[in-house]
Amino acid sequence: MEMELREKFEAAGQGGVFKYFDSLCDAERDALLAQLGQVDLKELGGLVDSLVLGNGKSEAFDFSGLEPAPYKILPPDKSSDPEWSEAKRVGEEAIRSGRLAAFVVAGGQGTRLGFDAPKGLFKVTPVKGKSLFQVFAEKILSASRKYGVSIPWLVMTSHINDARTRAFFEENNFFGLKKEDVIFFKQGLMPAVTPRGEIILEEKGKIAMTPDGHGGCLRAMFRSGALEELKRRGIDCISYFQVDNPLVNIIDPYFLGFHILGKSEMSSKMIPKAYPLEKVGHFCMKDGKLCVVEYSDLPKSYQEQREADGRLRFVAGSVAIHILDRGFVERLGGGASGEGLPFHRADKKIPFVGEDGNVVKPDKPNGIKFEMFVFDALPMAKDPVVIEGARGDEFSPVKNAEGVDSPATCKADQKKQFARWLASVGKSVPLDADGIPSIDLEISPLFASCGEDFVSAWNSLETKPDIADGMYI
Ligand code: UD2
Repeated sequence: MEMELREKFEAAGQGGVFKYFDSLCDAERDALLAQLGQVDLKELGGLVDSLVLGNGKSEAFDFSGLEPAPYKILPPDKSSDPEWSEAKRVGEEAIRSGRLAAFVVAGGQGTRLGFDAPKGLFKVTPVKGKSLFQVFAEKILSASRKYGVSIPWLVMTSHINDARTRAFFEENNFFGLKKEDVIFFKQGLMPAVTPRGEIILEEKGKIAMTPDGHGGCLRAMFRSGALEELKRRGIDCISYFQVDNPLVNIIDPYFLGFHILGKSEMSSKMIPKAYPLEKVGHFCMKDGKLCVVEYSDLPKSYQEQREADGRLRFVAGSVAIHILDRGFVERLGGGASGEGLPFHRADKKIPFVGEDGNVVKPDKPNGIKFEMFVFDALPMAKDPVVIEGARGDEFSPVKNAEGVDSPATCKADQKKQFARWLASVGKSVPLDADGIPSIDLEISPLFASCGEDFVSAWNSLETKPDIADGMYI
């Protein structure tokens, strides 16, 4: 095996990975060979040519003819709107008949937050300090009770956080979910390379492998057997969300209904951008296809463009909430059709073995990693549907330790949502000068996970709790 791999790597210009091979012990050699055996040299060679040596030119986006994407506008009261009510009916029927699974991508490293554990373990709620994973689990559990059906939950991890994530679920008894309904799988890895395109040795007997981006979920779902498991359970719709957003409406019958009625292979929720340069993707039309152009790729002048009436032109923000059709994931993730997601390059700090043979931790980016983005699947999807969501009920991510999208803003947004629900049953919550509840309060997803359910849950309470600091229902 060693000779065969050596020849293949040398032929591909990657013989450097064997630099220290002769100095390694048997176990280290076996580990390195096993790692090398996982590398798709053909794929890597193509990426090095286009994204590294070609200096990212092939990634350059042509903005000519770029238009804002159309979307279903959220009516003031969706429960009394005929089209939205019909979507809800269809969505609820599909949930009840067991066609839906939830899916969180949780393979990221959460470096910006500076939290030294998988991000899903981060405590977010205002009173109980529940973790992100607990909030999601309770939303799923509450929906499975409401619809009388088991709703499996796929959790994508990476090699960096898989063991800790699984242990957390075990320690917490899967937050009341059935263990067999939580399906973990790891995302794939890609070698990281130098600006000359050579695979980086992170240790003498180990190449630097980094997660292949959230778009890697399509092939990871396929390769891990998770997709097959969904098929076995008769599931054809997958509700996709990110690990950092506790407001997400995971089991949303309206969204699912529009997806099914539109015979869509991949549907998305848009939220009008809060301000022109908000760090979200933009739903656009390009050559007749729906796509997402990331904030970092869309020129500032486009992000700031306004219509004659003053509204932002590219207003539709992508907040990474999608519904995926299982057959579509099979087609793209299995790669049989030749379709697959493109890779993007990201320049990162990657530890490497220095000239003297010691490991160096660089203080500025020295290497390139390759990532896929799930929203790049949209142009390949048949009849994609985009619907509008209400920010206050759908999106408040925890990304930074302070400032925008931080634990503080997320807590404030959760409290505002709970206060709105209480206002709808005639209970007022004291607010500070910024309109944020001045007391801490929390409503468990097991009590209600949307405004509509809250009203009936509240009305059925025999003794209503007092609105006071620390209230928890
Ligand atoms: C993402 C979107 C942005 C917007 C925003 C909303 C991209 C490139 N941009 O920005 O358009 O929708 O979210 O909050 O996606 N993850 C993995 N594996 C990986 C990398 C990431 O599972 O290899 C997960 C990660 O755990 C998280 C999600 O993907 O749940 C988003 O990752 P991010 O924090 O890198 O995305 P961000 O905030 O740059």
